[in-house]
Amino acid sequence: MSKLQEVNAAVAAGKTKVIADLVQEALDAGHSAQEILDAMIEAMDVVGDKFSSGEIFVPEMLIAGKAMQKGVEVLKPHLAGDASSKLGKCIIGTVAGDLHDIGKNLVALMIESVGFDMVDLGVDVPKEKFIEAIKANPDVNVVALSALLTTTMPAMRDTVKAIRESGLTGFKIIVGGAPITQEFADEIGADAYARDAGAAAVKVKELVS
Ligand code: B1M
Repeated sequence: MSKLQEVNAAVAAGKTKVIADLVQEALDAGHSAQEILDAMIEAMDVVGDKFSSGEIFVPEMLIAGKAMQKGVEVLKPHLAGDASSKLGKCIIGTVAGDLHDIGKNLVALMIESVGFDMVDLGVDVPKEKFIEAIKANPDVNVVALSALLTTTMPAMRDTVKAIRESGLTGFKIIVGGAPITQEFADEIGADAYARDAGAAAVKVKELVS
């Protein structure tokens, strides 16, 4: 089994005790941080499919998520770039009702790495909290919303609507997450959509330039 396959299998099986060492070994073996991240994301897709088919349940999905988070910790210094100049400030959060934060954390890391100060509101963030954060950070350039569930897409829509109706201006809104599409982003009036963390960092830079 290659190191990447070992990392993949360890995440899928929720091996939280060995994953950090395996990720380090994969790095030492010359695999790039992106390759290792992709192997972990692939494992999470398999976990998701097994959950959908009733082969595994929430506890297994949770433990796989924990393993992925531990693996990402080791990758962080290798994924984050070395931004030489500050481009602005970004507020990020997972919308109300949604507890998924692995992807949101990766997006935050990549946006930070291209030169943004990050205000991370965490998960299950009500629209009012986004608005409070925008008021508390009048220098904010970008507000980033993540949603992983089809059932929380309406909360994303409501959040964008509430922010627009608040009359607050001077920043752009970017949205993303597995069920989100460019069409949905356009429909709810977001300024931008990104498919993954790397694309989000590129888009956010474009939004402020
Ligand atoms: Co949940 N879950 N989960 N889950 N979970 C999914 C999302 C699911 C697809 C699994 C499945 O059934 N196949 C499914 C959603 C189905 C749907 O809505 N269509 C699902 C479900 C149903 C649920 C529960 C409802 C299960 C239940 O209780 N019956 C429940 C909901 C809880 C809640 O939120 N209220 C639930 C719970 C959980 C855990 C807590 C156990 C755990 C989360 C742990 C955590 O996040 N700390 C969990 C996990 C781990 C998953 C899967 C397996 C993995 C998610 C993940 O971290 N992926 C997931 C299946 C899957 O994704 N294949 C699943 C890796 C991560 C790097 O990718 O998050 O997609 P992702 O982020 C990507 C992109 O989406 C994008 O960039 C990221 C990095 O490249 N992106 C953005 C994300 N945010 C962005 C923002 C942007 C731009 C890009 O701009 C601002």
